[in-house]
Amino acid sequence: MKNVNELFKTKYPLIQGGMANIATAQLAAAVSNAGGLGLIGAGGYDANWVRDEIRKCQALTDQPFGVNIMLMSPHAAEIAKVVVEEGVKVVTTGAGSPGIYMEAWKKAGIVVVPVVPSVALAIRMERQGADAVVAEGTESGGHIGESTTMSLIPQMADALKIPVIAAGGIADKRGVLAAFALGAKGIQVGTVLLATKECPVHDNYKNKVIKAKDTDTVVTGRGSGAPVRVLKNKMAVEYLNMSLHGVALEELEKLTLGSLRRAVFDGDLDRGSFMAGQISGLVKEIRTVKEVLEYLFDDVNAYKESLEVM
Ligand code: TUI
Repeated sequence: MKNVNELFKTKYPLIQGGMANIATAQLAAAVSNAGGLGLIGAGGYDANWVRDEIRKCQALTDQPFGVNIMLMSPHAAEIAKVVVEEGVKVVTTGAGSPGIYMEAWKKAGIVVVPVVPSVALAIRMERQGADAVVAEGTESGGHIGESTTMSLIPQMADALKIPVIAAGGIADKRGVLAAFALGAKGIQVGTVLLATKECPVHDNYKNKVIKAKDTDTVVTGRGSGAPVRVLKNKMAVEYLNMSLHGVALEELEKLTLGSLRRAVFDGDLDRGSFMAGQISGLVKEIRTVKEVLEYLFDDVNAYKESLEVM
């Protein structure tokens, strides 16, 4: 099996989450320059934005980076072409199955890494030619599946030949080592990168992550088929109350329309969707991306040796 650093040509076996409206060229380049695999998050944007952002990222780093395509996006098919035209090296996908694009991407030599929340989907992705998968536990922020990282990773590692990259609940060396102990060959992180200098979200977003406790996330949209984990606020609580009282999906959707942008760009504490993972409670300060990657990986083997199991 190919080592994840060889697959991505990175120093650290780390992928940045493809956070929609957040993962710009600025964040992706910072992660790639620090030794991980930065991603431009295409979610929420059209193909022209993605093309421009790829070119910006090429100007900001000589290191490899990728693009995450949110497959529920109406622009997904066009973006799938743009990544080929622009010579993108790695594509990760979320919120769906990238099967129809796989052949074109593989022909272009793109390393394809679907983000999946279940073993069944992962097996399908491997059969279709994926080079690795990100196994995303329900601890993650944003659109999630049901299984926890703890149970998902070993089951996926046993079921697949390609490398499994763990996501959901990782924000320090303990999380990194746990992921590897469970059979992962790499990690993907999002939440811990929200609280970085280079992350282009409103300061209110960063501070909300830093102030969060372990129990401060909730999952909205369970009834809609697209559950989304966010930091608790007025809108999220209202949403949950309304769905508890049987309010129609269309009404609920009106409430959340544009809410991610309200969080990211306006820092609207009451009416924004502050997507973030359960590990927010562990994130206590704003650092540079480089500091975060060093914090996660430097001396990780010495740390492992210091653990006493019995
Ligand atoms: O995609 C994510 N996380 C996301 S996408 C996003 S933007 C958004 N905003 C509002 C509503 C929905 C999306 C915010 N966070 N993570 C990867 C992920 N993929 N999680 C779950 C899945 C997934 C779900 C179903 C992958 C495949 C899948 O397949 C269904 C099928 O059979 O096609």
